[in-house]
Amino acid sequence: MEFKERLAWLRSGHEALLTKKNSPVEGNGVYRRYVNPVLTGEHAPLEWRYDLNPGTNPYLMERFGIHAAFNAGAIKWNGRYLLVVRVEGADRKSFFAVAESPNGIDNFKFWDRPVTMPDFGEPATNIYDMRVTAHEDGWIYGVFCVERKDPDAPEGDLSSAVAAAGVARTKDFVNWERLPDMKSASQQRNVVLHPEFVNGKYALYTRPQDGFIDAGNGGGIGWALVDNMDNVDIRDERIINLRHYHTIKELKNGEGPAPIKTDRGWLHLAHGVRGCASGLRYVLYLYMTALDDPSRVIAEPAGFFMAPEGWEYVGDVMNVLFCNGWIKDDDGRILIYYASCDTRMHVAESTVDRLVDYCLHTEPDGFTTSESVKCLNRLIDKNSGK
Ligand code: M1P
Repeated sequence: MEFKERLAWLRSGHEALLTKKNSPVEGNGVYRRYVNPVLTGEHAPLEWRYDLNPGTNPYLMERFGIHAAFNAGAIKWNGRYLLVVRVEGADRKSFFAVAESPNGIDNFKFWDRPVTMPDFGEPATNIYDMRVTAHEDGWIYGVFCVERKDPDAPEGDLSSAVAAAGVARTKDFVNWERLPDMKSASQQRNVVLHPEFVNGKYALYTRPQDGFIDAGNGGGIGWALVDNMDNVDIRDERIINLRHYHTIKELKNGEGPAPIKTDRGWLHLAHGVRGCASGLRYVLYLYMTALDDPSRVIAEPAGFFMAPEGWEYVGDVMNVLFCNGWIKDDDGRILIYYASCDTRMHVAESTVDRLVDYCLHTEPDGFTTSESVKCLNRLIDKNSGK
């Protein structure tokens, strides 16, 4: 194809992708998935990927490969549905970019430029997985993973890294004030800011980990109170949602987006990881904590809430669902933005009432086969009128 013809072909394909209508699929009553992914690497503007000047790019070749859009923070802001997406280039570096939709389920479009996140200290090799929290102090915070090469890695080890929690705040999603990375006794990923003050302090969900990948002795999702966000020093950290033997979260777990406040308690979404013959398996689960103490778990259904289905299994990192963004609408609708296989973003829809009902009326894990069978028999008895 000649330059002009090829450009027209690229533009019409891109426009068709961005304006494709999404439709729901009926499911298990707890939530319903939407058919199409809401964002992929291909949604990135052509201006980010191609040099559109025939003089300098006569073959109209891609000059900056972008292959994934995933693990997005989410917020409803001035009536618009925003995702702060982890976009990954062919060079394996992630950056943040904001995409916006008028309805939250389709027509997501990236803003003209990616986020230019100021550095703190030694520039990070990679930043990713932002949790967006509209805090009652008036700021919108982004807490994200900051990855740097492990300074203690032996010579020749070119993959060991150190993870820390980075912090930035904004009022418009364009200008970000970078605050110091959090200090902590261990490495941290999946740190999330609670939206309200607790006992006059900022409250954090943490995920202490021994190594970059391994949670090791880090027992699960932690809880820490800090005086301010300008210089976070996590000192007293206590595990509130434990990993457990032979469950979906036996290897590690991590808080997803900031919890949603309901009349019955705080609604939490998290991911759980277990190891199996095909590698790590990432699934999503829900739990609730008390309104008067967001660190006290009051309900946790057994097993996963969502796991990869169909082509969601396939991608850069197989067998992974990950979620760090959801939006509660004024009418009680909840939009769950989840990523599959570190590759693309999807949306599922539910309501506050349904998710609370799921949490409060689904039996917790009994941790043995016989408890699972008892649980099943209780349901069968109920259905047979016993
Ligand atoms: O590849 C799966 C996920 O692995 C890490 O998550 P966690 O530390 O919770 O295991 C992160 O790199 C995450 O971005 C990624 O989706």
